[in-house]
Amino acid sequence: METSDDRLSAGRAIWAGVLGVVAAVAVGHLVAGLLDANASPLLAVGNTAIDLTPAAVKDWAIATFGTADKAVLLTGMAVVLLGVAALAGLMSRQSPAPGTVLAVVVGALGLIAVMVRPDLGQLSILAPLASLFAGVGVFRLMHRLARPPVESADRRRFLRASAGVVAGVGVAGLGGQLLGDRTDVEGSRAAVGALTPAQPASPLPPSADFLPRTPRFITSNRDFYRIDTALSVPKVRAEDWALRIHGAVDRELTLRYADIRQMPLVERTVTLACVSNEVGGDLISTSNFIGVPLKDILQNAGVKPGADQLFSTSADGWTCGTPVADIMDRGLLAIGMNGEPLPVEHGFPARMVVPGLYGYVSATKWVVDMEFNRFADKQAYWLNRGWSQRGPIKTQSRIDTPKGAVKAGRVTIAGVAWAQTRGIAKVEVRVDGKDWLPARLATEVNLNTWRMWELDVDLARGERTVECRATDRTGYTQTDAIALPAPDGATGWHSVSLSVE
Ligand SMILES: Nc1nc2c(c(=O)[nH]1)N[C@H]1C(S)=C(S)[C@@H](COP(=O)(O)O)O[C@H]1N2
Ligand SMILES: [Mo]
Repeated sequence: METSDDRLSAGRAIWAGVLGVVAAVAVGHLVAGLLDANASPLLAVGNTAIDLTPAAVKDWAIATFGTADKAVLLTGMAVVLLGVAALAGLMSRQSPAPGTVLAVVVGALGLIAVMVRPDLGQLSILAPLASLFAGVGVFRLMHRLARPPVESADRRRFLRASAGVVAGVGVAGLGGQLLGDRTDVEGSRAAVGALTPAQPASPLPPSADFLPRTPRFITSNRDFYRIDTALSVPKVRAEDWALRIHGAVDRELTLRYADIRQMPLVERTVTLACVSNEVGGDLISTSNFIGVPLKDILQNAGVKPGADQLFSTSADGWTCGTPVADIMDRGLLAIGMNGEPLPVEHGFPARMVVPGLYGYVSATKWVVDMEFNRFADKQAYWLNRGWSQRGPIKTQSRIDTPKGAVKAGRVTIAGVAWAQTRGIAKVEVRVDGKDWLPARLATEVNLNTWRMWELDVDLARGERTVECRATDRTGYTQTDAIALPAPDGATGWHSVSLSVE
């Protein structure tokens, strides 16, 4: 029977809990490094949390934190874990049993998260298992050594063990990181070299943008917006990549990177847009994509007439459903962006690009599998999460400059408008709800890209509201009805308030 004199000090109890947790995370990371970086229990729990998060919360996170949303999630998870560790320690000042139970519960969460990941093999459960044993083992060891010291030898032993665990955690964490990074995807990408299309895009007219008032017409690869659900970017080397085409086809096909590179490459200037983009938002960019028309690839497979969905899957298990008609009309299997192989975060070695459809229904990055079926048969990733099955890009426009404060007098209002596949016919601007005035349009590059516009207006002192609206080439003028991004894209006129001094 333990006496109350046996109780650990609160500080030592918390310390034992924290060391247990960091040991668990580090050992899990190390074993995952050997198997698959995404088997790291922390990443797996994070990825599963992302998959389970309601669409509205995800939207909010993207809107609030932008591309830092993942760092915010990982930081939040670390804080929660450390809190649980401290709690486990405090509950265990008498006996290590309560903390052990809590550790097993948290460990089981890691195990489940790894088991339900669609992109991880069966061996991957070794990582959370190792994590669980390391966590419980270190916690119980530290707990035993943390008994109130009677002699200074006990204290020294406790300190030595702490230092040993901390050092071990450092080595395991770093080792896991290095092992996880050993797939030399950047090396593979560099080996591909520059991509020269047999059929280049038409040269860009200098009058395609109104710099510096509008964004540059072609977005640099570095500035191109990025949206995906993966906590760590899938690392697929070109030489390891294969694309399986199956389902409702006459002949199943498996294509390797070299097969694609040997086909005549085309280059297409396309503006990609995210369905999560709010009115006035910046989840839209334009690039010269290089690749092979999917129609040419699929000719050899022979898509059966009954199939209406191309259900594609990425290396990380994300899925996407695209209408076959759009794929055959203008779908591209892209391997390059602006002359270079795709950047890793934009889908290296290969991705889909289908002008006119929001990314979530068309733009699978790290694509490895294409199955032809019916929309009724199989639902893609975002569909069970409140987004619609079809996602044609809506006619939209945005004011880019000026923002905030301006001097009274002649002011140039400028921005972008887009209606991929239909093209922009007109953009209008109005101040304080007065008459709509037609803006000057920049040279049209093609129907699948954005179009820049600008207009000089006279602004008097005071608070002014400037709005814009676009009309596409079908004659449709964008609606003023405000809709949120979910389920199929935001609508409403972009409006900015200017303080005119
Ligand atoms: N594998 C994978 N592909 C994906 C996604 C994803 O989460 N995973 N997101 C899609 C969404 S919602 C968009 S808007 C585009 C964005 O492509 P980008 O990151 O290259 O801009 O990629 C699409 N392809
Ligand atoms: Mo998106």
